[in-house]
Amino acid sequence: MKFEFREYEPAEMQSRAEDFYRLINARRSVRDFSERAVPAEIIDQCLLTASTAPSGANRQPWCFAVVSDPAIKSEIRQGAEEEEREFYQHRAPQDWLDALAPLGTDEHKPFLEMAPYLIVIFGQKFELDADGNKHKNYYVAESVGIATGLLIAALHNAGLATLTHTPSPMKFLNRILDRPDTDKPEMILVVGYPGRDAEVPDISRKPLADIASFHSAD
Ligand code: IYR
Repeated sequence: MKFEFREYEPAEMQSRAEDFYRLINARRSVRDFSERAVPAEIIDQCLLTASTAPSGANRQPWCFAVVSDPAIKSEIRQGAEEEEREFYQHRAPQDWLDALAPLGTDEHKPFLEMAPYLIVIFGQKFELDADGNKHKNYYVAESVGIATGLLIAALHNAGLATLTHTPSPMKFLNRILDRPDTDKPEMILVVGYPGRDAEVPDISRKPLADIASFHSAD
């Protein structure tokens, strides 16, 4: 089918690029969430955006488990805090704990119950066809990463705060959410409004010269 490509004048390209940067640059990971409700339709719409991500052989190897039930959120919090206690008290090497110190994180994860939505993102190594045969998916981690990036951008654009949370290991999520073993939990995206006095760490982003190298002929 014909691709409907939209082209802009260079000046408009530049201003669109700048506008989008300003929008996305204002996103911050938030760890203090309000209990305020979020309309379900906004989550659905942002999931549709995520689902437009490119994926290996267009297999779309992802499943987004959207959790708003307080009882399930509480189970997820218990499972995550159990793993996180192990992480902070035993598993994490000192250099990792040092790297996390400026973020002020610890094993307590009240946001898993406070935020109105948890979106648990699973990557699917295999797809089952109608006859129950397994077909391998490709570039699953890459595909899910791109879809997650689009989801975070869509939620931010809609006026919602997010936190990418990765308790490790995350197998407990398969049990709680009744997902097959072939689904690998990649992360929990915590979604909602920030708490009234939410604070974020004073971090900076690397300058262009530190994140890109340019290989032009001139
Ligand atoms: N999963 C732990 C630890 C943690 C790890 C990284 I890398 C972070 O950027 C932030 C936290 C936690 O959520 O506390």
